[in-house]
Parts: sequence; structure tokens; C-alpha cells
Amino acid sequence: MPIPDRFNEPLNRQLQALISECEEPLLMEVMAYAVLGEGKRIRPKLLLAAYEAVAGEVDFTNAPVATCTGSATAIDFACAIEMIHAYSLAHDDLPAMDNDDMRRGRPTCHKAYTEAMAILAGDGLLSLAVEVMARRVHEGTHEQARTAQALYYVIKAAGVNGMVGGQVSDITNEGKPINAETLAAIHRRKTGCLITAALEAGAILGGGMAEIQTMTKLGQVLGLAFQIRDDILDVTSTTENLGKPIGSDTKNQKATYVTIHGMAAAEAEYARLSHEAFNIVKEIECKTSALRDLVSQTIKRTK
Ligand code: GRG
Repeated sequence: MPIPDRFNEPLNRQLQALISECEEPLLMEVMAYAVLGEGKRIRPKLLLAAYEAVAGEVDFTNAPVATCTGSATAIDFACAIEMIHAYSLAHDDLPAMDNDDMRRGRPTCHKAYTEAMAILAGDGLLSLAVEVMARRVHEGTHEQARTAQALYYVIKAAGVNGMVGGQVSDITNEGKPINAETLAAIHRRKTGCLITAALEAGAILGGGMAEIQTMTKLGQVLGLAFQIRDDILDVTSTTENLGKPIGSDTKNQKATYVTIHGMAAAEAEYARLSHEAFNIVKEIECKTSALRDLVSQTIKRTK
């Protein structure tokens, strides 16, 4: 099966299993709604692809009861990163933030349930993500220090100097004439940090300490390319294709790569970063083609 499609089934199965640990039925339902929709699963797939790049190909079919404990830990971390991403989307869609009605082709979490439940499901997803990762450290099922290091990278990226800090900067700059540097700093923290941490954590869990720096470089380039693509698609795509409203950046008076640099320059920078991402992947002696294939699919994404 082509990469990254073979990661889909194990990821969805394990996400479902982890969410099912919640004993509060409504909370479980809303968390499942937020995380199990038609997302691209880019971040968890990057984590698994980075893991395979250094550890070799894994049969994730039987995860989480995987024969190799390292791969079971990797699947849990991949799910944790998707839970963090899903929480950020549920909170970002709230009336107090972007106030969006559609996400992943269906009503946003607060539209389908209530604002209170969307907030709490987000809180639940974030804390469950940390619990799932910390449990792997606590159980000592894998190399304990390595697992703790991967947890540190992921949660730091999601935190105050990563995604949350980036979101605050994004919101406080709405309607203001920001310059290119400020926009790049927002993108780096809001979108880039979690993508970078997925690659770093995958390499760490796979035992590839020598590859961490290269993964960081790849994540930064890929994260910026991902966001520029998002800005371009927000103008050129359709609501049906994206599964969320187009033009939401304009609605929220947000500066984007396109509004600051223009469409032609955005497309040129996107092409340059894509090329750079491929060159960085070539620096890594990947044991499988998963990472290269996934970078290629991420770059060619149309939604
Ligand atoms: C609320 C703390 C907090 C943070 C929100 C992720 C985020 C920060 C906001 C989302 C706003 C946005 C459109 C960002 C652009 C890039 C991005 C993260 C797009 C959505 O990610 P995809 O395309 O979505 O991977 P799917 O649905 O495929 O998982």
C-alpha cells in the first residue's frame, strides 16, 4: 500500500481506542467528533515516517499490540500529536477566535455540540495527549529517556512559545499592518512548531539522535511551505474542496503570505521551499521511502 495510506488504519484505530478511555460519554463523543473526522493526519504521519526513516519499516497493522514496543510508542505519540492538533482546531473555530462554522466538511465542534463542550473537548484532547505520552514514559515500555525527550519536544512545540504563543500573536495582530518578519514568526510558532516536533519526536523514538537537527530543519521548511500553501488555497480553492470556508483570513482581517507578498511571490516562495524540503530529505539516510513520499504528498496537497 502506498505511503502514507498504510498509516491511516492503525492511526484511526488507535485514536478510537484512546478516546474510548474517557468515561464521560458526552465528552468521549465530542472528542471523537473533533479528532476522527476527515483530517489529512499529516502530523502523525510525519511522526511515523520519521520513525521509520531511522528505525526501518514497521508493520503497524497490529498496533497497538505491536510486536516491537518502540513502534507501539510511536503510534501513541502520533495519536497524541493529532489530538493536540484537533484540540487547536476546535478552539480556533470558536466564536471567540476565528468563528468558523465548517471544518473537515461538516459543522465545527461548537456548532455540532455547544461552545462549552467544544472548549472542554479541546481541554480533554490536550490532557489525554499528555497522559498517553507520559504513560509510555511511566511504563518504561521503550527507552525511557528517549520517550521523555520526545514528550518534551512535542509539548514544548504545542505550548506558550510554540503553537499557543503563535495563536496569541496571530489574534492580537488581526487588522494590523504587520510586516513579513512578524508574519513569518506567527507561522513558525502557530503551524511550524507542531509539524517540526512530529518529525523530531519520530526520529527520537526511533533512536535517530544524529538525525534530530536535520528533522528540525525539514520541519521548519515544510511548516512554512504548509502555511503558505494554506494561504494560497484560502484564496484559490473552494469550500467544497477544503471542507471549510474559503476567504476566512480576509473575513478575520488577517495578514497572510499572499496579502503581504502577493500571489506570484507566494507561489514562487512555495516552489523554492518545496525544492529545499526535498533536498533536506536527501540528507537523511532514510531506511524507507515513507518520509520522502509524505513530504511529496504534503507539498502537492490541494486541500
Ligand atoms: C487554539 C491554541 C490554539 C491554536 C490554534 C492550528 C491553529 C492554532 C489554528 C488553525 C488555523 C489555521 C487554518 C492554520 C493554518 C494551518 C493549519 C494548521 C491548517 C489546518 O491543518 P490541516 O490542513 O487540517 O492539517 P486537517 O483537517 O487536515 O487536519
